[in-house]
Amino acid sequence: MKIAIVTDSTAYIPKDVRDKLNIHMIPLSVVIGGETYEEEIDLNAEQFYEELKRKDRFPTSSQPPSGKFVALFESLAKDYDAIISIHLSSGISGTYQGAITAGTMVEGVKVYAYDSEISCMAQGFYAIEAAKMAAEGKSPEEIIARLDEMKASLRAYFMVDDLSNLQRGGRLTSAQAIIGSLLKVKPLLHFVDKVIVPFEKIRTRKKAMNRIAELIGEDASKGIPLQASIIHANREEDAKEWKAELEQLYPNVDFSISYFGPVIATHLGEGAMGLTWTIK
Ligand code: MYR
Repeated sequence: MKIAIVTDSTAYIPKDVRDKLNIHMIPLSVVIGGETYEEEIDLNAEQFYEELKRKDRFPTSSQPPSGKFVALFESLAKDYDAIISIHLSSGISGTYQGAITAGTMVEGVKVYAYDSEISCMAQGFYAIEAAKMAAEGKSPEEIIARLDEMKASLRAYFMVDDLSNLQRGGRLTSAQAIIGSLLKVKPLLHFVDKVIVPFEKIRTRKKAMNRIAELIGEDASKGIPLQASIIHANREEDAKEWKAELEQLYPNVDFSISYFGPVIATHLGEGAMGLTWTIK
């Protein structure tokens, strides 16, 4: 059985990795100053942060149009028997629902939409694993069971410099954002039941990073091999430094660096930083 793996742009899997593993990508878009850009195609993270400096308006994001999903699935239907389409959390975007709807409209291929309940490289871990398993000839059920197993141990914590981006985009309730900004805290955020909620209120960025390091330490000490990714919004040097520190603390964890691209950074703002990990 030939299985195609699709994910959306918010997994931020570099193009060379996608090409190597045969991962198909459907882009979400950002609108800046009235111009629409498909991220990772018309606009990469570096260009986005440059654009932000020039335009005096706040960007917005949008999910892929349904026609784009249908066109992608129809073209894959020519070569594959099944598609596993892995998307950012259904609690923050309609993209997953878009994949389900498109799947019902395309004939000749079975579409399994998978709600990552998260985004960024955490979602990327799922897409990469699914692609490796598809190449080994595993069935859709085996792949989905493995993704569920990874989901059970997946953790992701992140912090933002300014909560107002999340509040403006409606991805954090006003009450929580107001409390956060009033207290001038750097709340650690995470996902519960597919949506973003504060995890702990911490006053400084450094303390928040130390707290995340402590949290991964609890899992690393269990002796289960872990993969982890530091995710940053235009803070590459800080990410490299943090990676070196974390690698020293937890030599048994496989750390990488990834990024918050245009769509996610529209909601988190420049300077956001996070860490995600799951079993290898
Ligand atoms: C859309 O317009 O459909 C996309 C909306 C994206 C909302 C993003 C909210 C922030 C997500 C943070 C993910 C952190 C993962 C570690």
